Amino acid sequence: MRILVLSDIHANLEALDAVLDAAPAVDATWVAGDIVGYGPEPDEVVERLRERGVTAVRGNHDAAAVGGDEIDYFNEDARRAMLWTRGVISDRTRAWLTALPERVEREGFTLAHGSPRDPIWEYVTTTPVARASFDAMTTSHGVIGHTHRPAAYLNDDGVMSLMTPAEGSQLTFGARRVLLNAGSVGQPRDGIATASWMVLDTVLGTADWRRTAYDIASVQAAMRRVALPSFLRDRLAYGG
Ligand SMILES: [Mn+2]
Repeated sequence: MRILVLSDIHANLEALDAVLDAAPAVDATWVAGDIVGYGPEPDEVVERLRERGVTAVRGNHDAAAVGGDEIDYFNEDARRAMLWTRGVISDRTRAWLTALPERVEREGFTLAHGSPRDPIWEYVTTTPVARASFDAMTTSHGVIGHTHRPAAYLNDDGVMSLMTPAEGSQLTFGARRVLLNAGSVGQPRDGIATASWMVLDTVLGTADWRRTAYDIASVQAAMRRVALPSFLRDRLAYGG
C-alpha cells in the first residue's frame, strides 16, 4: 500500500495544494495533526482533506481550535493566531476537527501527532524519547509530526538510531521498526522553506521524503490581510 503522509499543514492552503499537485497516485493519505493554527485558510484546508477522505489525528493546535485549554501553553504569537482561528472557523470545520482521534492504527503503523505515548504534546527529538514511543505502541511502526522537521528513528532489535533525511532521500527500513516524521507542509522549521512531505510504501518497506515549492508571498499577503502576527509570516520565508 502506498500512502501520502502529511503533517503540520497549519492552515496553509497554498502549500497543501502544491503538495497535492506534486504527489504521486496513492492508496491513502495520512495526516499527523496540526491541520489548523498559524495560517490564514483553516476552513479551506479542512475542506480539501475532507474531500480527499484522509485519515487524520488531532494535534495541539487542532485541540486548541475547538476550545481546548492547550491554548494556555501557546506563546504569544501562536495564541493570537489561535484566537483568530477560533473566531473564523465554520461549524462544519469545528465538527470535523472535534471528531479527530488522538491516535489511530493502520497497516501496522500508529499515527499520532506528538508521540504515541503523549499524542498532543510530546516532541520526539531524541533516541531515548523515540525508544519510549516504540514501547508505547502496539504496532511495529509509527508516524508522527509536531517537530516540523523530517526525521526517522530506527529500532533495530533495540539498537536505536536517528536519520535526518535530506530532500529526495529514501529509507528502506525493511524488518527494522521505524518511527517516521514527514516534516511540515505549512511551516517547515528545518531551515528549508519548501513544503515537506513523505510517501510511504508499506509493502516495500520504504519512505521517501520530498519538498515542494509554493507561493510563500501569497500566503504572507493573506496573513497580512487578516492581521496574523508578523513573526509567523516572516518565518515561512526562511523555514525557521
Ligand atoms: Mn505544529
